[in-house]
Amino acid sequence: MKTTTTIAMVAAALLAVAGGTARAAERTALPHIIPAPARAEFCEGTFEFSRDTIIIASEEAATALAVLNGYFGAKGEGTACPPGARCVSLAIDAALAANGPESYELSVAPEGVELRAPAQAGLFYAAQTLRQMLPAEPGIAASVPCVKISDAPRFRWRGLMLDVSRHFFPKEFVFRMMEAMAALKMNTLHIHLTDDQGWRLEIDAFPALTKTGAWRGASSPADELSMSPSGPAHGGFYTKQDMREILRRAAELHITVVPEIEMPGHAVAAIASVPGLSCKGERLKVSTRWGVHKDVYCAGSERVFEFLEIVLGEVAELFPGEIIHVGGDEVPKHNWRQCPKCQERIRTEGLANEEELQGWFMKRIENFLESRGKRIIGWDEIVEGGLPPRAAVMSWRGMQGGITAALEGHDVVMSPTSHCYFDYMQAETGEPRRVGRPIELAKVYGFEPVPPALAGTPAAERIIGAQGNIWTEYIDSEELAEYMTWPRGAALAEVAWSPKETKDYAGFLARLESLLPRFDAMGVNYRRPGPEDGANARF
Ligand code: TNX
Repeated sequence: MKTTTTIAMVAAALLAVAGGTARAAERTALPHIIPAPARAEFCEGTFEFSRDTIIIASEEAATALAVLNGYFGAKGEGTACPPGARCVSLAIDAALAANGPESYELSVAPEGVELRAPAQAGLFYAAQTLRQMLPAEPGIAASVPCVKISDAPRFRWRGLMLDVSRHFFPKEFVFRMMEAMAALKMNTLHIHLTDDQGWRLEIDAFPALTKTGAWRGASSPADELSMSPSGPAHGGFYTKQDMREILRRAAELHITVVPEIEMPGHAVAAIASVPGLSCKGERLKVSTRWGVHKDVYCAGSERVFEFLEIVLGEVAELFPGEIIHVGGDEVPKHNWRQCPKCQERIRTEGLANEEELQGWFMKRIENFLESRGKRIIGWDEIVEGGLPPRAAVMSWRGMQGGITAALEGHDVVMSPTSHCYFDYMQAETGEPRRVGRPIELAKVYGFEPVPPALAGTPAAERIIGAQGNIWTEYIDSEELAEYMTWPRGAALAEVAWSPKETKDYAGFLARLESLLPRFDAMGVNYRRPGPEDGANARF
């Protein structure tokens, strides 16, 4: 007998069936894959991986093949499966292009396994799906149930942001973070490289940015919500070579790295390193406390733009992705109000006030970056001063900034503090840091990136994805950073990839049980869900 079950059908059945047993039975029938694939159809039998299994793959399948390394005995030559052999074949198939470059088809049958996709990214995701069906520890013998999966992402930006300014994390940590992301089909790592408390990227033209700006003499302690700088000195930065290694690994994992160079606020580390960047011109120290700082780049000074264009020029050259994040959040306007050069700029540019001065600032930066073939994204405050024409917006103070930007035709990534702040604690009690309101696993899972105000309208198409943000004021170790990120990041991965109709928190929890041993095998730390995260959790 052939059982045919699409996940959408299962979801519909779950809605219809009130009793728990039917639900549990259906759920265990789903392949244990996160994010849930768009369609999965079961069939009879299993495919047995053994030493005799042959892998057939062209050169284009290299990144996908690397995912499966360690799971197979032999690698076949050529493109055809020898008669009578049992093969796993990976192939690019342009005929599948309609579902987009990240889509794929995976078929597991007793006679063989086929992975097909229109592009390398899709083939890589097909391999990630197959790998989730294999044992956590690489080994040659394995039995995989017969299934046909046809899958494609709901959103094209499936992101995490890592703040390496408040606490620096070495490149090896970034590799591991990206490997976990890629296993969950997340494709964007936004790396917050500059802030008041540290500048973390080598810039050839301004060595002082990392000689001075990457080091602070003390920190606000990470074990209490205190602003007094009684914690340890801290520092570190990525050389260009380090960043090239991160980018090389990212490319193998089909991850785009979006660098963030913050402006005009959150700029104290730069102001401390290079003379002449602030309104008052005084030399500051790299900040040793958290929060919003009143010293920002001077918007009236040409020196600031010369500096930023040189920095952004180097950044644009180093990072292959099209998008550069230019910050734009939390810019106190106090100094600009007092600064004769800023006031003159407001007059000569015919601006109404300091909000518009920020809009003018961001537009000038956008213009420069467009000349280097790049687009900008900024935090939602940039909506207020008038959006640069092609700018994308990252909505963090809620959904409203994103809604306004989408209605004006701008691309939007939803990342609200209500659901996406992974620096906030994960439960009311028993957590290592009491930061923010709790954002529980179920709350992240329940996130819907397309707000009701836009659902069904053309502006909904402007919501290009969702992102979890790992701010690190109170995250001072790799272990804690991973603990805060996972498994909430896995819930967000499913929000951003899987069709809305397949959402099923209880099913997600069941599938998570299979994912966590894989994280163990990868050496990735996580928070084990507690009773408070159980299937009945509602937020
Ligand atoms: C707000 S989100 C900030 C960050 C902090 C974060 C802490 C955003 C654009 N700005 O500077 O690290 O809150 O949760």
